Amino acid sequence: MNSNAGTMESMKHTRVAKGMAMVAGAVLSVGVACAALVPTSAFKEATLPQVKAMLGKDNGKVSGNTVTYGKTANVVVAAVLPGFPFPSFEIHHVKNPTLDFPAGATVNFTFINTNKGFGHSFDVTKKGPPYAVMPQIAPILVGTGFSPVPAGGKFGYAKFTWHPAAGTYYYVCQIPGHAATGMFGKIVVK
Ligand SMILES: [Cu+2]
Repeated sequence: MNSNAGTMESMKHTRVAKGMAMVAGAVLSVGVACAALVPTSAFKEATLPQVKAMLGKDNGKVSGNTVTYGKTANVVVAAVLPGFPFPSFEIHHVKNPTLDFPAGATVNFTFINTNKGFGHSFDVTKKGPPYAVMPQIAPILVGTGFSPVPAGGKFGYAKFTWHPAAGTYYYVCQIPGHAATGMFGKIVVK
């Protein structure tokens, strides 16, 4: 009887998961769906030359898939640079890199949405993958919330500072379907 109940329960979950996958597919394939999400007030607008200048301010050192920072870390994150697969983050043109910070660091994040037609977010959590299609990631420790969708040659960017304790964290995009399909990376503080 218990195992029957378990089977019923898992069948129900499978149906729910299929429904969620269809919703995610619709969101991923229709850019305007993201426009319906309300951007947070943290975002300001930059032109393309301003975006390029901001991208040059990152002071990390790249080694393979890891970017390592010192005690004052200026981290400039782009959401889907031209030429990179959707959906993903880039830092120093590395896709979803692992970020290394020393304990006690002052981490100054700049997040720029360079992905025309789509909204994204850059949020930090201790919760690792896998992520659900409809993300309910909690708690979010720091982050930007939803960005506006780039339009008219203007790109949304947001800045925030973080003083992380030693540990392992993850950065994720909370737009439905994005973290579930790979828009996340790891942060190691030690
Ligand atoms: Cu995203």
